[in-house]
Amino acid sequence: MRTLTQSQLSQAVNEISANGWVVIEDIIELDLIEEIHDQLDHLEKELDVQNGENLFEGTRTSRIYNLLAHGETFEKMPVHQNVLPVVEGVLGPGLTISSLSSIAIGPDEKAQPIHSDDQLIPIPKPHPPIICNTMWAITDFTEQNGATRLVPGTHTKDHSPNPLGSYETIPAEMTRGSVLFWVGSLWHGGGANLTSERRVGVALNYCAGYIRQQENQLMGVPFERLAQFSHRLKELAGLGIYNGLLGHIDKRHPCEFLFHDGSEAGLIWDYAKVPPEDAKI
Ligand SMILES: O=C(O)CCC(=O)C(=O)O
Repeated sequence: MRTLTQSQLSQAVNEISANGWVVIEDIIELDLIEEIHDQLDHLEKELDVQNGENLFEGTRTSRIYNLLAHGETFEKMPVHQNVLPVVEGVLGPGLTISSLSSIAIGPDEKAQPIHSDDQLIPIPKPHPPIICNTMWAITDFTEQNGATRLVPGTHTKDHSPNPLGSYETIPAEMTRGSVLFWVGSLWHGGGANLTSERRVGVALNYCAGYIRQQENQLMGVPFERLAQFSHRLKELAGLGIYNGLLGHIDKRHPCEFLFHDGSEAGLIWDYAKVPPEDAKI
């Protein structure tokens, strides 16, 4: 694994802005990849996870949702030093985790319908990035085993794809330990798996701090676990304040409100503070 330099981080952000996606090879420790893989295998048994029953989730595909609720391994992902700064560069500060789920595409799975991750949000397109998704390759991703299919250039379109349509795609091939980043407007879908092995990925989806999370992290993660998260991870889960206002509770930072940890709300209103004597009429 390599650590991205500041200039590599900026280059990645620029590529995502220009093209809507980028694959960055070899940025996750293989030890962590193995740990994630082991945990997913374990969880699949423990939770008795079944394949999906619709075209979108896939009928030969096993997905485990709400992974942040399932242990320390998954808590390492959203704050990863080679991932979070790239996504922050795309979405700006105050972003949150939108969803964290595994997607294991099994043999004989068909290609997923092409879609965009922001297509249910009713604002006119094109618009600035409000969602940035990351797909972590837990196994190698190849065209044959179902690598994510991308429709290049579609992040600037003024509409979303027809899920029943068929489109020219390119496969986001990458080796395990690599990450595909893409903006929510880019048309894409999981690929068909023509091999005898599973293609395992974890989709860690982030959204701008003013957009509703896809998975409700604050309800999904047990309170005792949330209380143990680092301050940054708590904010990413939804206990932060966006742009000095959105998310405050009684003018207090949510972490101060819940955990009395001294977190400052830093409210925008305080920039316009008036001395008490001026406030008197
Ligand atoms: O599995 C993949 O490669 C992509 C999955 C995806 O885009 C989704 O389920 O929304």
